[in-house]
Amino acid sequence: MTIRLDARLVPIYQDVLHRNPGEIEFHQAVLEVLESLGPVLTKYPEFADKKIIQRICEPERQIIFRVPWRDDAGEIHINRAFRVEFNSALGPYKGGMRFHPSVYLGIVKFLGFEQIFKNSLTGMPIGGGKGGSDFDPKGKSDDEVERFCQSLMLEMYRHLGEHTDVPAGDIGVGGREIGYMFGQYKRITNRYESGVLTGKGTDWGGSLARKEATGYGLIFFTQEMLKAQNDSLEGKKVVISGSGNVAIYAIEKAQQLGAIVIACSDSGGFIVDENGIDLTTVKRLKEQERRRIKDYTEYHTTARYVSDSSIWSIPCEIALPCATQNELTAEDATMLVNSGCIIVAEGANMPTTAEGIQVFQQAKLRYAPGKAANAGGVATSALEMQQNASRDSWSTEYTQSRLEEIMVGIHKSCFDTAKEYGDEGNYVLGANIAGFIRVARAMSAMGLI
Ligand code: NDP
Ligand code: 2IT
Repeated sequence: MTIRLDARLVPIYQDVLHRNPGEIEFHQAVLEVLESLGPVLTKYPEFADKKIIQRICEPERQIIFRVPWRDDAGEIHINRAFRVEFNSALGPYKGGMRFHPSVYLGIVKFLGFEQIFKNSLTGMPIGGGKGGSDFDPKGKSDDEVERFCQSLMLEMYRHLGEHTDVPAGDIGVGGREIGYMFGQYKRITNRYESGVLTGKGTDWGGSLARKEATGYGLIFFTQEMLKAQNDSLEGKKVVISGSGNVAIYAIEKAQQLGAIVIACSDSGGFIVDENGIDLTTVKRLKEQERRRIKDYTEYHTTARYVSDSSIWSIPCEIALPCATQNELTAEDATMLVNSGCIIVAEGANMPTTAEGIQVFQQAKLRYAPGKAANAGGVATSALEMQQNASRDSWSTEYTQSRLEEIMVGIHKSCFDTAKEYGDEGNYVLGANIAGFIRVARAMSAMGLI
């Protein structure tokens, strides 16, 4: 892979490699941003003088702690959990918690780092943070998940607060886990502090449309990308990886807007249904019964299940990776380009490898990185905080219209910024520069902190 780094940024990147050994996903996320920042340093030399980039690359605070819990059989387990409070120049640290066996510091830091720029792009008053644990919720009973969440919060609560750090969901963390964590926070602190977590139940402080927001927002962003090319979603063939929270609501909105979603997946494999995915079945399997996507074929005999090849081998016009990091390789990107794909927009965080991104960019396919395209989730979390602060709750229609407005705004700022810096259609450049400048200005104004 060719590294395209401005000479002034090479020592900064080398320092990141040296100071954070083995954290390969964090290195990848930093390099992707640094590759865009050369022209920014030329335009704003004060950012270099104030070492803004070096400061952004170092989290403000990193918390690592033990989470002991007991399973249903009485056996003790010990997990490790993290909260990385990356940057609070624009507001309280904000970002999800991920429960997955692959979680380690490098994953949490890549996510926290990207979250800084994503949150900045939303225009909302939120800083960047992320957390998680190597706990695997798969196969655990509700009671076990409850005990784990309570044990985790017994340490994490002291670092949180509606004005300090506000977690939410991510992989493996949805409404159930947020409920257990909120209950434990409330009990320990003796405070009904609604704004300390987002993604809450809509009966007790959660925002309507938050559950749908990341997936819906992704489709609103995709729609803007198409509009910029005088095109629309109507009749487009779409492939969406994953079948979790983001994928499900991306499928829902894409279908509402006339697209035909023909494939989705989980970590076991993918299903192809040329008639269009039946979302009711997917929701039942995944949201209610916590089953595998393979079981879809029990209900739709014309669909097929594939577990020995990549979902990106299925020809489509629009590809929306919504599962996990580095799930779309250069080989996958080449297959998509060759099969006539015109747009890739990321619902997941960093799902395309660095080599994959280069394939897309060389082919001039329109490619939108997650920090722009999936920002609807955290933006709606900020709307949830706003409702909590005013002890109000908005209608679905109003909340969704705010979400759409925010996604249109993010698209515009990425598109306009890329154009301003001489590379129209380069959403990576636009997102990184627009996201960075807002944070850098705030840091610059606040002095050396
Ligand atoms: P969920 O846990 O609801 O779903 C995750 C989906 O991705 C599942 O289908 C899961 O399959 C699949 N998946 C997870 N890990 C892997 C893996 N290592 N290999 C293959 N497939 C995998 O999570 P979300 O839908 O919330 O998150 C999906 C992505 O979207 C993540 O990258 C997340 O960071 C990002 N995101 C989420 C937001 C949100 O609001 N929830 C906001 C912005 C981004 P299986 O069940 O088999 O593990
Ligand atoms: O990656 C993300 O933006 C999220 N998981 C959502 C974060 C949030 O605070 O809503």
